[in-house]
Amino acid sequence: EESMKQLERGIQSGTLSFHFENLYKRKPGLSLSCARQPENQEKNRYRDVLPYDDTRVVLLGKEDYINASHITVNITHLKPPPVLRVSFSVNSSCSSCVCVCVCVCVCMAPPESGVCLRYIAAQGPLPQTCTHFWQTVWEQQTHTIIMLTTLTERGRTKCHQYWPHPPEVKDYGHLSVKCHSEECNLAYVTRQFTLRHKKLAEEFSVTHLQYVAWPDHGVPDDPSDFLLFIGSVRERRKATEPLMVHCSAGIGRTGVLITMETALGLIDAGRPVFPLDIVKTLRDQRAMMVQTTCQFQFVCEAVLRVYKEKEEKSKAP
Ligand code: PTR
Ligand code: PTR
Repeated sequence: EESMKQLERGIQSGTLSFHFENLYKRKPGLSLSCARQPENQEKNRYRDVLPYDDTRVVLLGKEDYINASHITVNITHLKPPPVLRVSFSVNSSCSSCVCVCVCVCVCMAPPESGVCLRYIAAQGPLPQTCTHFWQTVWEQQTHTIIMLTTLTERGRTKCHQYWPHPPEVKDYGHLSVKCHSEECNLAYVTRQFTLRHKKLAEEFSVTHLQYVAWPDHGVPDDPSDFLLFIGSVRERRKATEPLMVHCSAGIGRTGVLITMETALGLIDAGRPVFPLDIVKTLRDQRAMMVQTTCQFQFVCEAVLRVYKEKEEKSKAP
């Protein structure tokens, strides 16, 4: 398939990483004013990782701020406009050849319909934001929380423990959370919670999947484990509701997971995958998504691997 070859070439030549490094971290022109309000300062874990006003999750009530962003990716129309690429090799005998790309873009506005994957990308809760976190889960009706960090890494706190140990119940504002079970396998922990609104006397169940083999700024220890983990995430996905995804800052590891799940959705839909376009779509909704070049390369290689496995399978008698 053409897009697979293009991906393979892009990885090998380093052009994909080159373009990744040149992609904007934050979409120009989008404001961050709510996140910067003095009363919201202490609700941000990192001063430099803030949600855009346009896509931030707005809580019901007077105190409406949480460091979390709505992310929507349309896997039916996540297709770049047609691009005509003309390359001139300056020195074809040189292994690190210099290419001059002239891109002529014909922009076509994508239609609004199609299959969408929805997420809420959030920072790891702080002690003072656990209530807001659970309020988000309740108000956005997210039945699955994906956590991609451990509570501490190299002696530093990365996330506050925002849930009780089984079989305890803990109150977070109007909500109470009961932890029924905790099961570990090699790479991740699965927990079952019941979230209950004390005033409304309504409840719903939430599944918590915590991936534990992935330090910040880095990549997962094992791509096979990570792909299996994404497989179990995809099995739990309900068509229209968003998945809650967080790490420590909610950009690096969260960006990798969302890029990868989107890529798998595109592959299943028989559509081409351009990882850089996915990252751009994400950064238009939350700044800095997919933080390091290593993380981007990891995604590209994992996508290529899935493509190849799929090809092998289709060749098998
Ligand atoms: N912000 C810099 C970076 O992204 O690399 C520096 C940095 C590196 C900041 C590591 C924090 C880091 O992690 P820790 O909080 O564990 O020191
Ligand atoms: N100021 C911190 C830094 O740049 O290191 C913020 C930060 C922390 C950014 C962690 C990304 C981090 O990784 P993740 O989004 O995967 O938790």
